[in-house]
Amino acid sequence: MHQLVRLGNEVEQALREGRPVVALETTVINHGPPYPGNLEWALDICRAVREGGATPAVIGVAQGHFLVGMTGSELDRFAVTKDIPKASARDLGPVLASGGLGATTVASSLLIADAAGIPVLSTGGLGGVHRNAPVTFDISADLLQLTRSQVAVVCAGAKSILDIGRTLEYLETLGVPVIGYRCKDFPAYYSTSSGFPNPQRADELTALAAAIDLHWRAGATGSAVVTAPIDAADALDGARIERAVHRALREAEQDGVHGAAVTPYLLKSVSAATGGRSAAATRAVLIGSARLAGQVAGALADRQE
Ligand code: PSU
Ligand code: MN
Repeated sequence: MHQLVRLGNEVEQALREGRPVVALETTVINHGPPYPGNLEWALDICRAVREGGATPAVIGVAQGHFLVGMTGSELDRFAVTKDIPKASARDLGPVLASGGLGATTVASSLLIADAAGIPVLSTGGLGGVHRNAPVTFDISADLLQLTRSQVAVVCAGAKSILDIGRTLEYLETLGVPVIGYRCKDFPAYYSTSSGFPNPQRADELTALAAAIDLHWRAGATGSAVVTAPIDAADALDGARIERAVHRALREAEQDGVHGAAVTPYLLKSVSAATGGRSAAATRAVLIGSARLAGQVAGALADRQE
């Protein structure tokens, strides 16, 4: 085992017995849900992974180690501590060295899940190509990390603040398969469709697991992305989101926000503009992805037997 990884007992046992495990980024506790109440959310998301048939492994950085499968008190610590530094892939060394807490992104969670031998990660939405990337070069490290870690990432597409068309082009360039599970369109987090189709589609778990497993058996060392949209009943109005994103982008420019601060700034601003409904939608997205990720982990484990 990777020397920096500290496995929770339940996760350790599940991995040892070849049972399915799903990795979750710290966002499920610290950056997605409204405070207070975020601990309840995190527990609900873990429960959804269990309903899907797998063991949840919440990932974070603490005291110079990677926590993989937090205990109740560790989850609580991440829930109550304000402003835990966002730790993407490039930040891991410095955050480990600091000895403090780090909130993992998709990119860093992929790296850590892979190091721990967990082949499935669940998240709400991938980071991707930002809308002003042609000028700013702002492209999330989540995308590049998908080529460096071998994990199946289950999500509701990419965050709606992004340029989804260019994000899909970039994923194609990187050789990352994007497979819609029972859906034609690539979702946009709060909305069921981004207006772009998924490049691939699978309608059964066994077919989905076969596509991922054979991607790896074929020699690919990177990740595969599985998309499934938010339930239509929980989805937000696309036009309203679009207006909120445009306003958030203008404000971010006026405020001179750049670098790692851009994504949290935009998400916060869009969520403020859409009121409580976006919190409910975020919860629905995280729970839906977690449940499906549990099923995907089970289907992948079945192929190893
Ligand atoms: N959700 C939030 N705030 C965040 C993120 C998600 O409410 O900051 C994180 C996710 O973990 C995602 C990351 O992996 O943002 C992408 O950020 P960037 O565009 O800086 O790579
Ligand atoms: Mn960025």
